[in-house]
Amino acid sequence: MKASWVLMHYTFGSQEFEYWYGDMMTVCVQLTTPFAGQRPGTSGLRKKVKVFQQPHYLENFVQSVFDSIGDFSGSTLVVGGDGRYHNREAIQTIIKMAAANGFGKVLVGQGGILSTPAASGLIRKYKAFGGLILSASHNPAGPDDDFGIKYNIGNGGPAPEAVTEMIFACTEQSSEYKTIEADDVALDQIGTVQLGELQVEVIDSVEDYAELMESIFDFDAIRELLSGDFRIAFDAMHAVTGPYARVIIEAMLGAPAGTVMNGIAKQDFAGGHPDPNLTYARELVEMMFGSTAGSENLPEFGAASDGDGDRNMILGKRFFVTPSDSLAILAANAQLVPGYANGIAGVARSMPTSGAVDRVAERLGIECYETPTGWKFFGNLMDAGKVTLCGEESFGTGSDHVREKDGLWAVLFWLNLLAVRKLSVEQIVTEHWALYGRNYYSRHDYEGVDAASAEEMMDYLRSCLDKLPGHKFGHRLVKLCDDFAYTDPVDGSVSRRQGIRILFEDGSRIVFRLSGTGTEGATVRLYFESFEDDLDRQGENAQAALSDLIEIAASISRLEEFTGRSEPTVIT
Ligand code: VG1
Ligand code: CO
Repeated sequence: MKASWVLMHYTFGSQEFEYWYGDMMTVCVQLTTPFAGQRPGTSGLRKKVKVFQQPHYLENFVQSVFDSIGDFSGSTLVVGGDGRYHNREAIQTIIKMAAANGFGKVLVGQGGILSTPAASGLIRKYKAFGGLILSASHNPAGPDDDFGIKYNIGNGGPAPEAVTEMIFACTEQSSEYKTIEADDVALDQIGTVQLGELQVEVIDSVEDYAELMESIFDFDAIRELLSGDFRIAFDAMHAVTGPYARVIIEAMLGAPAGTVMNGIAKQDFAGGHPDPNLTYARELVEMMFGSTAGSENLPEFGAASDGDGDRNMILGKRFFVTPSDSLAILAANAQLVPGYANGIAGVARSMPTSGAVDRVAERLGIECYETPTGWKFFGNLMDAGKVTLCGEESFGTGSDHVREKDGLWAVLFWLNLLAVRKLSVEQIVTEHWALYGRNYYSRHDYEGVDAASAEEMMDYLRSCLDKLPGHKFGHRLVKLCDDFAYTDPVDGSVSRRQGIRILFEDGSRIVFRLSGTGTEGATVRLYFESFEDDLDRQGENAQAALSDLIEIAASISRLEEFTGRSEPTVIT
């Protein structure tokens, strides 16, 4: 605080108030009461915009973050989001609270825009204390849709569970928060402004991230690939990767204008659902599978990213690469990319992700870790130098260059491989299967299910865990069942109830989980996997190859009875 300022105290009833009084900035302590349900889920606190718009709702959460993270006085906070509806308003609130709470500097992306991986990179590069990322990822945006906020720690990664639980405990005790009375910061103007003692620097949203990508991948080789007839398409789905992809893919790598589809980020993602999968990235899928006009000249490579830029979908000509296979392929080929030329230390995957990468790790003689769902579990392993690459079945892949999954990074990795190996996407994948075997894999989501019924079904499944082993379904013999628990090998913390696994003798498995990112009812996720090393049987459609497991899951869980649903809403 400025020396000329005076700390004022007054009491009102039994409550005490204090505020700083000065000529530039007044810190006010605002009284508040707790809101129920501010527990961060798989990736931060996600609620309807209308919930976040309630007076004090966001403020309570932000103050609880500030009260949970230790002494940050004078240090830097990175702030930015995916540009969805309510992003700018939330950023102004956060900047003022950061000023009142004693941060020295806020680094904010121009227009309030930062993709999740870009924010992670900035926290690391500028040695920030941490960051607040505003996003509900692929969930729809707009006044009646979703908003979200999450805190990332100084390594650039999502706060671990111990921190998010502390934040949640604080929200339950919310009684006041600190803010300042000041004009809004002009977020579109690059440069630095002073807000009392706080310096607010608005920076280019893309520049540092693009530089990081250039330091990892062989941009010359990709440029050469794209200068011939190798056509690619990237679908930004009207979300945050638009500005990033236009700079990197079009301006820096020379792909023709228009390669980036839906590249202008919109506050409501143009009413869409920016989830890069076969269901929601329909425009790109139709283009790559030739169901639109001009199908003779299909692109060789297609990719899409999600709302906040951390997910990726990879497609070849009439060919879909499952995220689990993509992770395995990146691991197997990592040494072809300059950033990983010296090899990778180890790999990690979330429990429901297929075991394809495990086989690569085995052959490379490196460790493979199996963590619960959510990127926050990878941070410790990366910080300890145990893993370099990691991924999830939910279209997330990444490396230790940041501490978030990174959509464009995965796209550039594939382009770098294609440039070096000079094969098609399909050839790279089928060669991989021939060498390592194929892990047939699929996830079925039942969205918007009644939350109580979903919990009942999970409880029922838990009650079956002891009875199932030894039971035979068709030719599949149940070997082991459990509710997955994880002990972090670095800090020893234990996370329980992370998904029910039914493992069969032949290596196949079924997993049941409830989503931790939704904002309405419950989403039940079923994951199916079976392994095939017979080359002649690797060309089947995944749903057909997994059909008996799909039936077994329905009968074991009595899903239809509990949820009233007979068909999933999304199949990936
Ligand atoms: C989902 C995915 C999970 C991912 C998480 C956040 O979580 O399954 O793998 O880490 O979303 O991704 P859940 O709890 O709904 O299954 V993102 O791109 O929404 O930040
Ligand atoms: Co996301």
